[in-house]
Amino acid sequence: MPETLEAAVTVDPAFRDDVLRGLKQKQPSIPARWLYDRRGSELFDDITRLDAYYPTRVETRIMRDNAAEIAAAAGKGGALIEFGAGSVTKTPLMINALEPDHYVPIDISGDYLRDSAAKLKADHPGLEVDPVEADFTKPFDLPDAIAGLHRVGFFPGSTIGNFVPRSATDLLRSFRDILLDDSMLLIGMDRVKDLDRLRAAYDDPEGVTAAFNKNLLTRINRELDARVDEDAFVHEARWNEMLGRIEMHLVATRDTVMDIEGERFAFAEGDTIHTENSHKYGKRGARTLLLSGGWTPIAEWVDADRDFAFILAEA
Ligand code: AVI
Repeated sequence: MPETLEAAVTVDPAFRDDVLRGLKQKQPSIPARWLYDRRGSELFDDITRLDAYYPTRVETRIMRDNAAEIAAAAGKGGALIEFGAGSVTKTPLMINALEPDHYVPIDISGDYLRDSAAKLKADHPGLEVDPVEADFTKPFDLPDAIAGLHRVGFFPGSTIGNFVPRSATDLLRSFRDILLDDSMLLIGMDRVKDLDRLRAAYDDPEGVTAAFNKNLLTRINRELDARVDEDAFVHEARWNEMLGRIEMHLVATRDTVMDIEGERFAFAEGDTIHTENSHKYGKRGARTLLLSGGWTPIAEWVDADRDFAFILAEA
């Protein structure tokens, strides 16, 4: 095979469209889902192990410390349906606590999903694992095998915070439509807290979050017909007080142009590309969001510092 063909990268038209459309906005922005190519997912994994990034550590601790109570409130057996492919720590914790007969992870990345499902099955021989390869923000069907079973949805990690409230409400409503009446939802939500701690969690001293954010430019250069000067941008994590969220931006440190797919985008020093939102919720805000999404909160577990909430809601 000629070398040029071997090296060819297939362009995802949705990525191309989101980048071109996003960069034309008054505040240039690119949807956060594109941060997660293979390298981005590895870097996110690294982030979850950083001292400064408290959410993973704190949520895991809450789940571990309250496993029996969570299981008693959510109900044992039936089907555990996870929105996302699952973490190597949190998913086994909930499986051991809830003892479901079926585990249904839903993820867009088929390879990752099948790998993690196989590992889980090996560790829990009695468990039926039915992975579903789907984008859980769009309509999809659950496996027939779980029809009629008690269903508990599982959406940890505060991923709901990466959606603006209107989309978060839509997503919660679609979870309810998929899980049906009498189901439950276990969801992690990060709390508003000391701003220095929040900023440090999204701009760690090791520079891993900066690398995660800047990898988006590397991806644009690799996957699109693009010339972007990656060195002309730096990572910034900003707290948006009005909207209660941390925003990740790529900030131009000098005037620069990006040539992408035949179009040119000019950036003056200080201009930014907005790449991610991470909303933080107060106690009432979290409950109101769930209610707007069709879920009634019935129990909540928090850590001693009230940094993070793990909430059980019923349909
Ligand atoms: C995946 N999500 C919950 C992370 C968060 O905290 O919003 C993504 C992340 N971005 C930077 N650090 C972590």
